[in-house]
Amino acid sequence: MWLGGSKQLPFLQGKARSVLDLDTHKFHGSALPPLTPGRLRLYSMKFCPFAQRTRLVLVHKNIPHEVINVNLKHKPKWLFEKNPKGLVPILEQDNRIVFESLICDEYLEDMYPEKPLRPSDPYIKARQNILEGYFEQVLRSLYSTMFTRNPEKKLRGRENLLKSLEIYETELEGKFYGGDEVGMLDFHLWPWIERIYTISHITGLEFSVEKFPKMNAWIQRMYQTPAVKATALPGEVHAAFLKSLMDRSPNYEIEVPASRL
Ligand SMILES: N[C@@H](CCC(=O)N[C@@H](CS)C(=O)NCC(=O)O)C(=O)O
Repeated sequence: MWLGGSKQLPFLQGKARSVLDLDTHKFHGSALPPLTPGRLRLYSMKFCPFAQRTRLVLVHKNIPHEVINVNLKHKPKWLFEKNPKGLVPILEQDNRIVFESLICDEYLEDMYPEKPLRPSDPYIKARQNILEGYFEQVLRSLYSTMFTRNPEKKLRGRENLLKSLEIYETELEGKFYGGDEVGMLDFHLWPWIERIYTISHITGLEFSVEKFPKMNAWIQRMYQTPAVKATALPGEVHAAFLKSLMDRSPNYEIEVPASRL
């Protein structure tokens, strides 16, 4: 089912949803929508994998919130008042502002301890933090293979991407990176893995079931979790957005299936 412009759909009854999820992206010159005292707000962009990390946590913990989508090519001035770097995600509630996806998620974990996403065992937690930090490597090679026009750099980026993903294949021991239940590390890796088949198509990366059997099974399990069900987008939407991004002309208003907003 595709959205087609309607703004009043019945699925908005869901607790973690807000009418503003459906809004188009605020751009340069748009007024800042007034804050409601006590209400948590997420500044986001519909296709942003970093913001998806925070949306996954918000949905998992069923935290009531509203979403303001922002056009990141023509940013409203007020975005820089929230985050001097002008990046999303940003969380705002009354006079508190938090940004950077990992910090936003940690903040939510501390503020809303129900349905914990971090393991209590210090060693498991430390091992997860290592894998989380190493993901920077995956992102660096991923962005370099996708956005360079230099064929050699593209190839090197793809090889590095494959190598760095192999670590996540080896390290996946249980059902999830978090153990038997979905956890923070799963949510921090997921947005890029959700796009991996699209990325493979674009870059020629061989993310096959034969090469990555455990991760491919994990992907199927992740799709069964409520947070992924609520935030995942179909491959064709990712493909359309990534193509627009690679053409240096990001299209923030690509139609999104209504059930996934
Ligand atoms: N390190 C940041 C990265 C966030 C980020 O790069 N977000 C992108 C959107 S996916 C953004 O805001 N881009 C705007 C820009 O680069 O000016 C985080 O983890 O939150």
